[in-house]
Amino acid sequence: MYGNDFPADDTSGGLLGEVEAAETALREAAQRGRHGAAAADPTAYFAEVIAADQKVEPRDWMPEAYRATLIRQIAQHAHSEIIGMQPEGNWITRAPSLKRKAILLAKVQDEAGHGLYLYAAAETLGVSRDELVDLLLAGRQKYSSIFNYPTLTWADMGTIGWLVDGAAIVNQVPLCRCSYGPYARAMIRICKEESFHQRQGYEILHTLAHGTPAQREMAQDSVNRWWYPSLAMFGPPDTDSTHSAQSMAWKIKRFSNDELRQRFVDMCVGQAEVLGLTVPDPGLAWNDERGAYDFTQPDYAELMRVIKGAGPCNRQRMEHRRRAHREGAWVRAAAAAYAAKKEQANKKEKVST
Ligand code: BYC
Repeated sequence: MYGNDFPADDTSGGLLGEVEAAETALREAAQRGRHGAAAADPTAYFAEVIAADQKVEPRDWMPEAYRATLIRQIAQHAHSEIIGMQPEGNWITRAPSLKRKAILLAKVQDEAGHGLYLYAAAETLGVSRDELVDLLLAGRQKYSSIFNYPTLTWADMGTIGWLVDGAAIVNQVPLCRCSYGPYARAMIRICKEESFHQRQGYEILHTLAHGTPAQREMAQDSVNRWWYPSLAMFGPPDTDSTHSAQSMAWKIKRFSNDELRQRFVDMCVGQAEVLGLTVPDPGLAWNDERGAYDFTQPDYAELMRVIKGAGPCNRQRMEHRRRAHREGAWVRAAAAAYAAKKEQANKKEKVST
């Protein structure tokens, strides 16, 4: 049993089953044609599309605040994928075997790909990838708090897969049903790949947890360090979440931060048991009445500090990204020159035929 396969008796097909269902719903929505005949009244048309669970597409009118919210969230998501390559990239040269190295390399490359799909989805809203990257580098757009924590041991590659990718999946599977078509479609592929990421992390941890006492201790120490930062990935509690209510009304978000955090905890407890590791929360207890686990909340003051730039690795992550961007300038220039040359050649060919 690996990661998302838990619980084994889940007849709904689990989180991946939800991704499949969202993909089918996307196709069905496209086949039903556009809802309503409110072309003359774009505001009413937009409301109808949202109410009918259809997709808003780039060509459609949308409220400016809806557009701005999507740009903010998709850009933050894209930046997270790109910055998220650093903590794991740190271990590529130190992976314990060739097989582990190849898998980790593939995972980190996937994350670059996720960043690319997401920047492309954001571009359909009328911003350019260059503008978004500039905003990140200027510190004016955020990325996920989780990537400001250090990866101290090889076990962290397992825990990031299990907990960080696990939290990402729980957060992102509902985004496959987001009301904005390009974001929803990007999320389908991302979730399928994230599922593989989560399983590879789970398998690393399972191996360590069943290895020597020192390996087991390393695995437990890693889970102890990443548990609360992973819970904090879901954002502030609902009472302090500034965007949730509006984003849920627009069907960008389908569940609140606290609902998803609870879902994640409930999923992890059984998985930790299979690993033979413990969740570092003495307050964790099954609540029969709620049909869910009671748990200790993460330190939200710490989350706010990390978001504002005072986490353990914020400076290092941004410095590295800025350096990589600077050093990659010649690649961007070469790619642009090649594209211009190719366009010219295509034009010449057209004229001559
Ligand atoms: N970190 O009103 P709220 C990955 C900000 S990639 C930083 O609840 P919202 C992976 C929030 O932006 C993981 N900032 O906001 C990659 C807002 O600030 P502004 C990334 C956070 O948007 C590589 C303010 O706090 N996933 O998994 O309704 C390797 C108030 O919050 C955080 C996504 O981006 C945070 N944790 O909900 C491995 C998923 N939490 O903009 C793995 C898409 C909150 O007003 N994003 N803030 O200044 C979302 O689902 C939502 O944006 C959030 C926040 C749930 C994150």
